[in-house]
Amino acid sequence: MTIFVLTGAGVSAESGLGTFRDKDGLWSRFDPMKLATPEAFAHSPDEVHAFYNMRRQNLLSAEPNAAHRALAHLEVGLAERGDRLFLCTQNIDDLHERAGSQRVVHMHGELLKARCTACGETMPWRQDLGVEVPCPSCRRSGGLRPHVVWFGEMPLEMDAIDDALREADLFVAIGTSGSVYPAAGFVSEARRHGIRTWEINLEPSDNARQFDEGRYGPASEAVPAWVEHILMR
Ligand code: BJW
Repeated sequence: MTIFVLTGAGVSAESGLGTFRDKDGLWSRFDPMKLATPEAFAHSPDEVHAFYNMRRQNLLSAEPNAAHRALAHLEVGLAERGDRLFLCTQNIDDLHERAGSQRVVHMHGELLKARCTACGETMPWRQDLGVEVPCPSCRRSGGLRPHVVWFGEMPLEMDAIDDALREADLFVAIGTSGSVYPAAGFVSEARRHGIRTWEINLEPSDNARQFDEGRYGPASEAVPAWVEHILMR
């Protein structure tokens, strides 16, 4: 059996990293069109760098929570009985990895990496970024950007994601509003393949009707309870 888990900002909310579209979410304070598009970066790179520098600093002081740890435990538990977890996250944080998950697909990129638009190199990055910072690989300045996927850009690893969705027996969306495509379309794709679908969220999301089952509550409680249920079967 393969379980496809898609996580969103809600899984990291209790680690102190903001969600996007909740009442006090990031997009209520910051305009995504001015900070999370390639056009914004071309027009105002200093503002975009400042936004991601702030979030990188927050991430470096955050810790994984019980939901991240439960998903790492699920990966091991499934492997022990010959089953498999495909963990796909929209989050750019590294909290799944720090909780012990071995294989994580970051479809919207990773905040602790930088990419050089001049030479194409991607590299680990923990410091602040700025237009004056030279690329360690090609030495040119001005080309480094956060290795994240902005609106209008192609999400990463879509071929592997499509294959995993086709092969999965269960699709579970955790802590995502289901408002950003293509991730928001995974549930209907799973249904088209005849795969059972679950949602775990603080409250029913806008597309809750598309899921066969839902479990509602904070991820730090609802995810460990669901993992226990799966590993007991
Ligand atoms: C809790 C909780 C707790 C709270 N416990 N739960 C139709 C088809 C295809 C594309 C489009 C389309 N229509 C429009 C598009 C274009 C666009 C798009 O979707 N726009 C919409 C806004 C309409 N999509 C794109 O541009 C994407 N690229 C693309 O489509 O390329 C073409 C393509 C098409 C088809 C196949 C392949 C390619 C790129 C999207 C990039 C998104 N980037 C961001 C920023 C990344 C960097 C960064 O972090 O700054 O990604 S935007 C932001 O939203 C971020 C997130 O990953 C993403 C999703 O947000 P998420 O995780 O769902 O967070 P929230 O805040 O929305 O929800 C939180 C949830 O948690 C809520 O439900 C709460 O209830 C819950 N929660 N606390 C449990 N304690």
